[in-house]
Amino acid sequence: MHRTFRQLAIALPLAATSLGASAAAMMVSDCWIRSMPGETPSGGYFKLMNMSSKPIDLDGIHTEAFGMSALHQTLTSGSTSKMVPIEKVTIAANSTFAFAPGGYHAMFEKPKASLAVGSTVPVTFKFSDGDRIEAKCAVKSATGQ
Ligand SMILES: [Cu+2]
Repeated sequence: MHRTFRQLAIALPLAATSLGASAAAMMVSDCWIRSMPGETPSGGYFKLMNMSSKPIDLDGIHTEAFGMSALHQTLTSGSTSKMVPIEKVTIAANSTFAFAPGGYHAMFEKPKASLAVGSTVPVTFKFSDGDRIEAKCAVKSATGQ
């Protein structure tokens, strides 16, 4: 009985620490950037998981690897498609939202250096709850490999 209680007392501070480290309501995963030649804008794709009980917006995106970062949506109508800039994307409570080719994506323009396939680029995601998350995005070839 006494022994159990002492183990509990030791375990509690550790639990509090790990809870603090993972307190972010949002998680970014599977981020990759399609490497394009020269000045051609590159698409960025990723998944956002909102682990909180309220909706959270992705307000913006930033990386030092490009001169311009924006959020875009590809709109398809019949055989034509076009990209439009979007201010934000709302991720519903307790749900996952995928930015994927043909839909919502990040648009990176004016690369500061050519990106090697297989390297990673740090990208900062800005959320409406004030949170900033930096994710390492994998640079892949035009075919997504
Ligand atoms: Cu775009």
